This record gives sequence, structure tokens and C-alpha cells, in this order.
Amino acid sequence: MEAAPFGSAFASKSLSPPSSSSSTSQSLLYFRFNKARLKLKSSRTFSVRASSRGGDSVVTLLDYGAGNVRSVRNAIRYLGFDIKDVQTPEDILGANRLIFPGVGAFASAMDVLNKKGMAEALSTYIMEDRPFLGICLGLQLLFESSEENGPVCGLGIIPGVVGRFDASSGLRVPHIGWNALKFREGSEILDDIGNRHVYFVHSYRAIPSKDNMDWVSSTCNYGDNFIASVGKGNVHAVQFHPEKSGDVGLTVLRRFLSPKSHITEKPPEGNASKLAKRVIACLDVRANDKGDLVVTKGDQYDVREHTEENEVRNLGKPVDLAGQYYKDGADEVSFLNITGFRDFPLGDLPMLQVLRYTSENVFVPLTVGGGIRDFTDANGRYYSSLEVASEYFRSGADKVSIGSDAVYAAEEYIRTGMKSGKSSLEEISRVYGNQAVVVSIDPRRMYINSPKDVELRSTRVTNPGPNGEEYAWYQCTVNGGREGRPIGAYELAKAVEELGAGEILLNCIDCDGQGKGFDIDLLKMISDGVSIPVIASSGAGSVEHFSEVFEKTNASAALAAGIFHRKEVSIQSVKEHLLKEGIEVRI
Ligand code: 1PR
Repeated sequence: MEAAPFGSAFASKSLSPPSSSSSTSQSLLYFRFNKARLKLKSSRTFSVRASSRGGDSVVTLLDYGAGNVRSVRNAIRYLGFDIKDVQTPEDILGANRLIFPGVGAFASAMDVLNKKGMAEALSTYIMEDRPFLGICLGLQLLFESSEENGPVCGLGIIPGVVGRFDASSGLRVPHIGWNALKFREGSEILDDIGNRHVYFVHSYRAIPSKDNMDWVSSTCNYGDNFIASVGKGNVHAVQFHPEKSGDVGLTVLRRFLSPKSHITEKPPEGNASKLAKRVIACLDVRANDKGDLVVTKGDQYDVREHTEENEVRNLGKPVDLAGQYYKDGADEVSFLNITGFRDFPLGDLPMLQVLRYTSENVFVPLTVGGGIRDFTDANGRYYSSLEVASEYFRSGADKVSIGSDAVYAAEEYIRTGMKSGKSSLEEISRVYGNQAVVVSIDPRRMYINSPKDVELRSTRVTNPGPNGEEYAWYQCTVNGGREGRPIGAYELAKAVEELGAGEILLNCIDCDGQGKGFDIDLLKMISDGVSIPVIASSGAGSVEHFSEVFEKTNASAALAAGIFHRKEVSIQSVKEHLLKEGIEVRI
């Protein structure tokens, strides 16, 4: 089939009203949708045709300033293209190819697009079948409306309502991680994906229906079938993040940026997979005594060599190691600025530089933690935790991880029974979404004889304590394990979920660096207790420890540091082992 000429995307599109089951509000939307289309015909007079600006190497990016699109920029540049930012509606109409990486919430995105006059220009551009790629929210906004803080009207180009994943049956929301897709129609930008996994992070999704089937190019399964991508002619949008989907994601972007002249008729082979279990490489980073930023790794949080010099253990350079782990197949890379609790991270410019350099070449999600809290510097200048997090995001982080400050926020919440709305956790998740906020828990095992010995949640332990104790509770700590707090890991996890955490990174000081396996008892208690994803951390020593944690607990991901840094076990061998054990992973 020849590539569709301009306008053809809509030539075959039926103008029939929504199905008879539609509600009144849908009918109103239908009316709005068609009214918009009629209006758009007359608005062509102010169209600026493509090629009036920029050459073939220029990509126009619609970044309306609601969030971080640095990763998309990095991926476009990595593929050898220059970026022209949209400033006015005319920039949209003058684009040769337009990428719209929607970020933030549906309502605020529509609000900005409407206020800046960009919604109409965007609709015109798309209806003229000009090269368009929407990403994540950039797909959702094409639909009639969303339930996110709504109903809120969208651009109304594709029939359907964007709704939230249903967590009532125990589904973990947000949907974070890697899935393979099921393809429908030939969509040339998806041609190379096949059975490979792509990265999703979202709480809302559109559902395929007979009204929008002519748009749907692939679906995915998470709780139910949802739309993973749409495509018609030159217009494409994906719910997943190509800029964070490693090589396969870069291929999708490359195909959009340098399209073939023919569209493949046959959809690529591929079956929607279960959500893959993630394998995460973690880099504990700090300055050594010479002032160089190094990747270090401790035993039970002690990172010093026990030699005469008592030096900080140096296991490599952060940017190099992160790049290596990306090539080795890590599904995510985490940086923990482990002295962030005492050094101010915005003073710690090398850490921001590490993020900037890493994000230029690493196209899987990056998390950074350490020192996210309100801070007043030596000159009396106050920085909010939101400013600190924003700087991390601007430098290339996809998620931030909060440790000590989340413990204080949870304690306050449990004590007062009220959400202050002012904690770092609440503020950052309100602005960037809860999928961007991880809470890192650093608990220590406290053995007891009976659950009645403490008011906090305890669990029966697989290996009894030194005096034969059969139970343990897990005491949360702050400041890199230096100070114990009167709150248990279970209580903390429940509280931070309510305060807006999107994910929990669950360490265990007793297991850290020991290589004897994850703390299965702790991980089971927490992953059964919350409905957000839990990352198992601390203690991995062999590939079997990864299969054990996924078989015995509901952890969504497993993180390791020491074994990867010391090259004792490779990420590839972990993945191969998991695959052999029948556990879904991204290869
Ligand atoms: O409290 O918000 O400033 O955050 C500080 C962050 O730094 C927290 O996430 C905390 O876990 C981390 N941190 C602080 N001190 C240390 C230390 O080691 N001295 N590292 C530290 C924690 C735990 C994991 C480690 C796994 C896997 N490290 O990140 O990588 O345990 O290790 P393994 O596979 O070798 O067993 P804030």
C-alpha cells in the first residue's frame, strides 16, 4: 500500500455518532468533536505549510512546559536530529514533523493548549495528516475526554474516553514497566518491535472499542486490554515511552523521523505479554576523600574500606557504569546520592552533571535519590524540596527517590491523621505525578518473640533470631541508617502510599552487601500490604536470589548493586535465568 497522501487519514473515517450506549455527555462530546472539525476546515486559511521552516534534520517539539521532556530531547538528538521548539500555534502548522510528548495531567495540558491557541492548530495539523507522533499523554489528548480529575474534554480526534486502571481487584497502579504488544494494523513505526518489550508508566489508559478500532495499531494487557498505540496515515501516537524503551524505542523514533515510503500491510508478529519483572542496577554515589564522585558499595551501609587509610570504597565512575549497565540490559538505573542527607544536592553539582551526561546516552528510566528535602544554604537562601527535585528532573531524572524526608512525613501523617499537603512527597507527586516519586525505605530487622511484643506490624521470620525469636518488625531509619525511628516499614509503606508515593524501594540494612539473598519475609509483608509497585533491594548474591524474590513475593522489580559492580553476576545472566524459570523479563 502506498503511503497515505495528506488528508487520507480522515477520508475513510466515519462521521457516525457514538454508539447507542453512549451517554448524553458523550453525545455532547461528539457534537463538540464534529463542530471542531467543521471549524477546522475554515481555519486552514491560517495554515503555514510545512517546509517554510527548518530542513529535514529538524524536528518540531511541542513542549508546553508542564514537565520534563529532557529524555525525548536527548533521544531525538542522539538520533542526529535538531529540535525546534513550538512557541506559537504557527510553529505547529509550519512543522515538517511534530513530536508531542505529553507530560503532567490531562486537564492542565488541555488548559495550556487551549489558552495558547495550540489545541486548534494541533487538531488542524493532525487532520491534514501531517507527520505527528504523540507520546503518553500526547496519545491520550487525542481522545474525546479523560476521567483524570474530570471528565475533561480532549482534542476529540479519536472516539473514546480515557479512564483510570481499575485497582479494586488488586492491580498495582500506576502501571510501571515493560510489556510486549499485540499488533493490529500495519503501522510502519512499530515494524521492528516484534516480541520485544516497551516501557510504560501511566495510571490512565484508553480502551479499544468498535468506534476507535480503525485507529488502533497495537494493544497491551494490564488488568484489561488497553490501547498501546494508534496510527493512521502519517499520524501516530504511543502510550509507551519510546525514549525510555532502550534500543527498540529508539527504533520507533527513528522510523518516525526517517519514514520509509511504503507502509507495511502486515502487522508485525507479537503477543501482548504480562508485565515483565524489572532488573535494576543501583549506583550508590558519593564523593570520596579526594573529592571525586565515585560509585561505592557498603556492607550494611558501611562504605569504608577497613584498611589503614579507611578510604571510601571506589567501584567506578558513575556515568561509565550507568552506560555499561544500560548496554548490559538493565531495565532501569538508580543513583543514590548517599551523603545527600548532609550535603546539599544542589551544591553537589557533579551529581547533576552525572545525570545530564548519563541521560544523553542511557535510554531507560533513571531514578535519583538522596537529599530531597527543604534546605537553607550558608547564604540563607531557602530551597524547597520541590526545587531540589525539579533540578534533578531537569538534569535527566525520570523519578526521584525520597528517604529520610518521607519517614518524617509519614510519622507526622500517622500522628495527626491529616495530610498536610506540604511534605516533599506530597508536593512533588502533586506536580510531577506519583509515578515520578519513589520512597526508599531503609529498615533494620528487630527480632521479637511474639507479635504482641510491639504495636507495629511484624512478621514470622524464616530464620529465627539469635535467641530463637520467631518474629521481627522492621524499624525505619533516616540519615543513611544512622538513626532509628519509632515507625515500622509496614506502617511507613502504607502511609507513603496514601501520601502519593508511586513506588517503594525496599532496602534492608541487615541484608545490604551480604550476598545471601533478599529479605523475603520483609518483602512479602510490604508487597502484600500496598498496591503500588515494590522494588526488592539488598542482598542479591546469585541469579537464584532474583527468581526466589519473584516467586515468593509480589515484588515488581529487583535491584542489586555489589554483584554487578564487582562483575560477579551479569544482568544478562540474571535475565536468562529468570526466563528459564518462566518469569517474564525484557531481553
Ligand atoms: O535519606 O532522602 O537523603 O536518601 C538517602 C538515600 O541513600 C536512601 O535511599 C538510602 O537508602 C541511601 N543510602 C544512604 N546511606 C547509604 C549507605 O549505603 N551508607 N545506601 C545508602 C543504601 C542501599 C541500596 C543498595 C542495595 C543493594 N544502599 O541502594 O544499593 O542495598 O545492595 P547490594 O545488592 O550490594 O546488597 P535521603
